[in-house]
Amino acid sequence: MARTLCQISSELNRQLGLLVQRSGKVEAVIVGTHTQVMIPHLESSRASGGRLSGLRLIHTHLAGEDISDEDLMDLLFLRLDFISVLKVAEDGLPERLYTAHLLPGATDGNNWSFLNPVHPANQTESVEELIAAIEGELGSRHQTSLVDKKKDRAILVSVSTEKKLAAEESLRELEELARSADVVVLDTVLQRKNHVNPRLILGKGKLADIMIRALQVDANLLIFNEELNPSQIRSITDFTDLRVIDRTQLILDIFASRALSREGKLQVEMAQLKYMLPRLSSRDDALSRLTGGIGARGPGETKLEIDRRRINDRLARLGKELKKVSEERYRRRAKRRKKELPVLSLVGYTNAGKSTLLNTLTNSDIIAENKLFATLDPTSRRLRFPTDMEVIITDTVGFIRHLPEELVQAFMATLEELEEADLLVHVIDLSNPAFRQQMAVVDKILAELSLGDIPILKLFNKIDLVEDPQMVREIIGQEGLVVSAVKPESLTDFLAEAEKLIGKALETGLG
Ligand SMILES: Nc1nc2c(ncn2[C@@H]2O[C@H](COP(=O)(O)OP(=O)(O)OP(=O)(O)O)[C@@H](O)[C@H]2O)c(=O)[nH]1
Ligand SMILES: [Mg+2]
Repeated sequence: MARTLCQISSELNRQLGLLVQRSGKVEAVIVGTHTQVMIPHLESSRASGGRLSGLRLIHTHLAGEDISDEDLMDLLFLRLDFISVLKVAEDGLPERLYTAHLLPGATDGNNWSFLNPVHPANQTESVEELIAAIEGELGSRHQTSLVDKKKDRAILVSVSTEKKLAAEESLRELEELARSADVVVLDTVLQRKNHVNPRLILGKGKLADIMIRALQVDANLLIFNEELNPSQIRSITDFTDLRVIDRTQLILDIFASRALSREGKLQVEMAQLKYMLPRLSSRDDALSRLTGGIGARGPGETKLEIDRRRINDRLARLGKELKKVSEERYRRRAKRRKKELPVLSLVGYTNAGKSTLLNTLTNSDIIAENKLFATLDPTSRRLRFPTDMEVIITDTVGFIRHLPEELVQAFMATLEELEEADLLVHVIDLSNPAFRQQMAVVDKILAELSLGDIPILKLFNKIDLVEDPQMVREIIGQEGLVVSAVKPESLTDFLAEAEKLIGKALETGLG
């Protein structure tokens, strides 16, 4: 075969390539130019995650050149079993066979290894055994359990121009988001840069490192912390053969899986479509990857096929439905207002403990868990203060930095309810090292919602998780109240203070 390949290649004066399966069956014959072969799209290798593609490429080189950098990139990004170069001698006979394969355990940046060049007739090594050894080594490095195999397994990537600490903190939050979306996080990559590569975000070399890492840990998904534009997603996907999403889409996916109420579902679908619209392209394969999201929680498959116009129609209809639903809610609210109960609204960063606090105060049982965006749908309960004053206490969706614009718009109606509040209680998670930044994010969003006139009480929560509570109390005590939402006895001062503030608000309201 080597002799025939060389002979034809030399007669055509073009490179010839064979893609060969492990069984020895030839999957494709490629006729190239004098200097290169173009490998066709390998459908079969898609989504194979932590395994090699099961194909090796053997191609001729006519000008006496060795295995090139492009060859090695093909080896890596197509996860080929092997890449071989067959050097053609001047007389059209095979001269030598050069072979490279991936190194699963590379630690020193050498992601591949070369076999000794041989004349094709003198090959002694067993291809099957070598491949089996490489795959065995790869498999032994996979840390995911069988259960996790069914989940999405991601490498998180951040290419940040922020300062180191801020960038690390932001990546930690992305990890929390991924965990909340039920994604297994296998590795994180942080790269700080002054300038971001507009096409691939990362340099090719770094992307190659990430790719080999994905192979080693058996990842099938890359989640970028920075918002990617459609062409960036496409080029990175094409380059790495992995699914690629960004933080915004991750948040949208979490929202999609959490929305329970009709209004919540409408809002999330609206946000998803708005996110998708500018990202629609004529290339449908890119689209399906783009909108697939985590698992199959993106807008359904049939919706992916509809074009812009129909999405716009859908958006218009959603807008109408949402309006109707929010009018219903308005009527409900009006009824509540008639009873003239004052309203205390809990606001704060996601996971701060708002729902837990509402549960403790009102003996309720709404969902509170250690996941970001546990609450999407607003909940209201009655709360009786010790002095018999009765108020409505409401819990809403938590905030996060860089809240996707699409979501802000979609949730505007829900957030507008906050305008009705007589007191906003800003719940803060003291145990989170980034609580200062989180406070700033919440303040900013509150300002944007023009809620500036409503009194705010800062409630520093989770003091039970803080290392030196006494010291923290002394420092923080100046700014607000320090509590633990899981310890009812710690809430006495808060109740008294809240009552006082609401009383004052009502008085000035009346006056
Ligand atoms: N140890 C401790 N854990 C708390 C406290 N308050 C809340 N938690 C925990 O923090 C996690 C988040 O609490 P949630 O009440 O769901 O937070 P949330 O503000 O409603 O969050 P979202 O609905 O996601 O915005 C849960 O696992 C709670 O059990 C506290 O005072 N001490
Ligand atoms: Mg909650």
